[in-house]
Amino acid sequence: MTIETVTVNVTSPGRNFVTLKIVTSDGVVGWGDATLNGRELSVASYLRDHLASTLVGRDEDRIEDTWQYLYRGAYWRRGPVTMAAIAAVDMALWDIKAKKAGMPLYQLLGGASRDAVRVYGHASGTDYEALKDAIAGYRELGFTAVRVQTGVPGLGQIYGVSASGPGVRYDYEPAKRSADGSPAVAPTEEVWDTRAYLSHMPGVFSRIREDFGTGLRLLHDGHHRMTPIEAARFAKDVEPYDLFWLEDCTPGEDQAALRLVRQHSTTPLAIGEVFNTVYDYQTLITERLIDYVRSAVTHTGGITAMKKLLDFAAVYGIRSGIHGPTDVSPIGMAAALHLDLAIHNFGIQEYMPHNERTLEVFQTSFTFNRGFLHPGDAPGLGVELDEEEASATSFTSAYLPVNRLTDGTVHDW
Ligand code: CS2
Ligand code: MG
Repeated sequence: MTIETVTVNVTSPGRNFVTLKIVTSDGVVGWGDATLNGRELSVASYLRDHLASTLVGRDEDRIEDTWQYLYRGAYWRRGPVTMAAIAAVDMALWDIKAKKAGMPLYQLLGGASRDAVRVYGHASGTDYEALKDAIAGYRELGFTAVRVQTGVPGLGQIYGVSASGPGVRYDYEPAKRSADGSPAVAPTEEVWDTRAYLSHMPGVFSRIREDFGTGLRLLHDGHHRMTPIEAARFAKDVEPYDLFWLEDCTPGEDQAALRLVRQHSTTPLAIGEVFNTVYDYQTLITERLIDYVRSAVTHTGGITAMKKLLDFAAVYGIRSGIHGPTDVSPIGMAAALHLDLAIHNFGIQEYMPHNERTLEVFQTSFTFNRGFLHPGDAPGLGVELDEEEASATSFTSAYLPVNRLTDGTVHDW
């Protein structure tokens, strides 16, 4: 059997998604997620204009060879666009292989190492009371781990804080269309003040521990915006509050910077959602400068590459913390869940539930139960794209914000 057709679907049920469809000569359909928030059309073009014709006629079972063909054969390798395109092909081929085998993908990855996949939700609030309300809501849903993000006095809208009110909110979407919902032509801009943030956050964690005790696992996302010494100070200041992890405390491409953070704190560190190959992690992993690998399957070359990356991390006692925002499609989420269930060095899975409109477009079989997800036992990845529903919406450009310091200097968002 061979690959017969390769097509790209771009849909926008509230936010943009790019999906690859591969159909074999026997009519078996495989799906892959190729969504790169704010740069979706670049990946769609890479797939349509540069990869599709090279895949037709290839043996769909030769997944490793196809991965190497697309990575080494491209000449221009690595980067978020290239690796998202390769990831989509890889996911689709694994979907096909598992469907042909009549089993859920995790069975081909070594079978289940656990009964279900522990997830964390996103609790946020513009102020502490709104955050507290959100945390309480997630606990009622059975979550045992929550990421906590809150506004900083003196600053307006900042990363990770849902402005739509207290409680459990699933509607936080950082990539913005124009205010009237029409296509955006440029990013919105946010203002940031690291010193205000460093002064504010330890007190927030202290209040959370007072209100919710020590059992609830707390995660926090620094979102790339501290300098190495600021990150070291922050990690030290929050040590008494026993975080599950501090994420993206400083821009991770400066891998050696994490040595400074490690010198000052035992707060566990997670990095990698903007990484796209194992080479981005090489120092971080071999020097044990992080505790969790944050890559998304969709952005890091797919299941083939993520399994190798997580097996490499396992040698150094580092666990998975796969990225699972709403800008990874349900297909990409399902791919993560199959890996999460199978690998030994599982840490935790991020879970931002997709909106109802998205779940009309993507027919999923993964299930949530009191703080845990399971990929389900449908053959393959367990997610199918409803192409008719998908055709009802079209791409609407949206940009991730640009961040500036109070003096106007561009800063990491
Ligand atoms: C965030 C992401 O979930 C996270 O940890 O860092 O939501 C990130 O802001 C988005 O994926 C950007 O598109
Ligand atoms: Mg993050």
